[in-house]
Amino acid sequence: MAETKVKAAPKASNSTKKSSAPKGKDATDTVKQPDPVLPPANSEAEQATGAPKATTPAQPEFPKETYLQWYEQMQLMRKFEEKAGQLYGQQKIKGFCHLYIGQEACVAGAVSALTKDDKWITAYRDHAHPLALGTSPNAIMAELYAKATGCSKGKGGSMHIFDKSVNFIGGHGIVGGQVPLGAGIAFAEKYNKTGNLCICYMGDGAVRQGALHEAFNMAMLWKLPVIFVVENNGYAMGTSVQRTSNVTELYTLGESYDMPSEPVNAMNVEDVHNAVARAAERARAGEGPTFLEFKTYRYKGHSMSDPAKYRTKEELEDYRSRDSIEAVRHTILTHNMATEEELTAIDENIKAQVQESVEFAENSPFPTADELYKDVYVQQDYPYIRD
Ligand SMILES: Cc1ncc(C[n+]2csc(CCOP(=O)(O)OP(=O)(O)O)c2C)c(N)n1
Ligand SMILES: [Mg+2]
Repeated sequence: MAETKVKAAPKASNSTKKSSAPKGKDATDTVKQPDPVLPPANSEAEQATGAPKATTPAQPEFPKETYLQWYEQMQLMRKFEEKAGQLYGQQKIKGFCHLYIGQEACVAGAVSALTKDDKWITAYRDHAHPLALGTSPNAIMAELYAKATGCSKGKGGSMHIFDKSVNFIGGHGIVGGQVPLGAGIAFAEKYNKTGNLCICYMGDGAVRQGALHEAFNMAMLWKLPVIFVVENNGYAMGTSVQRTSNVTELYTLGESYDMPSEPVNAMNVEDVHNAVARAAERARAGEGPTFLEFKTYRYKGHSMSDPAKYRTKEELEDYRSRDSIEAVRHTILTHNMATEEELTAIDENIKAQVQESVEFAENSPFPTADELYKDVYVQQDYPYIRD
C-alpha cells in the first residue's frame, strides 16, 4: 500500500473547469447526455477487438506490482460480494445488503495512492473499502452473518462494517451523515499534526444533503486535509442524477466553495490513483480539501431487494464492456506482467479465502444477549443505562 509513486508529473488541478452540462435544463429531463469524462462504450475499436481498448494504456503507467495489487484487491472485492449475494439469496445473510460490484476501481486506485495511516469513511455500500485496506474477509463475512466474530461484533451488519486497526471508520447508513464526520476526522488529524488525511466517500444521493454543504464550507474555511469523493453511479436507489437536480456535473458543487474539484473516469483505476494522489499532495501540503467526482456504475441493483427496472439492459452492458478488472487483467497480460496461469493462481487463492470466510462465519456463534448493552456509550457507567 502507498508505495507507488505517480510516474507522470501531477497535472494541474481542474478546479477552474466549468460544467459542460447545458444550463437551464428541465429538471424532469431524464435523457442522458454523453459523458465528457467516461469514454464512449462500444466504440468501433472495442467492437472489433472485444477488448476494453478505451481503458488500456499503450504503455503501462505503473509498475507491475501495482497492477497485480489492483487485480488482486479488485478480484477479492468482487468474488467476496458475488458470494455474499448468493448467500443472501439463501437467507444466510439477512437485513440490508448493498453490493459494490462494478465500482471496485474507486477503492483500489485510492488505496495505492494513500498511506496506511490515512483514515477512511464511507456510506453503507461498505464491504469493498475495508477488504482492500486489509480487514480479514472472515471478519467481514461474519459481520454479514451477524456473528459475534464479525468486525462489529455482529451488531452492525452489512451497513456498519468498522475496523479501527486498518483505519476504516465505518460504514454509515444515513445518506450524507458521514460527510461531516469525515471533515471532523480530518480536523483531528490537522489538530494533532499527524500529516495524515481522511478520504470520505459518499453516493450521488448525498450531494443534495445540507450536511454536505455545511461540511464543505467548514472544511474549506479551515483547510482540512480531507478528500471528498462522490461515487456517482448514476442513481440514488432508483432515482437518476438527472431527476434530482439541474446540476448534474456533481464536481461543480465543490466550486461553490472554491474547493479544487474534478471529474474522474473511475472505471479506470489509473485515473483514480492519479486524481487521489494529486488531492493527497494538496491535503498534506496544508492546502485543504479536494472534491472528486468518480464516474462509476453499480452492476447490481441498489440493494439485494432491488430488481433495477429503472435502467436499460443496454446501459448496464455499456458499463460492463469497460469493466475495470477486465481492463487491468488485459493490461497485465498485454504487457507480460504475469501469465494467464499466474492470474488463475491469484483467482484460486481468492476463491479459497472467500470460501474460508463463509466457513468461519457459519461456524461462529451469535452474540450473547448481554452484548446488547455493550459498545453503546464510550463511558462504561453512563447514567442512563439501566438493567
Ligand atoms: C437521510 C437519509 N435519507 C434517506 C435514506 C434512504 N436511502 C438509503 S440509500 C438511499 C440512496 C442513496 O444513494 P446514493 O447516495 O447515490 O448511494 P448509492 O446507493 O448509489 O451508493 C436512500 C435515499 C437514508 N438512508 N438516509
Ligand atoms: Mg448512487
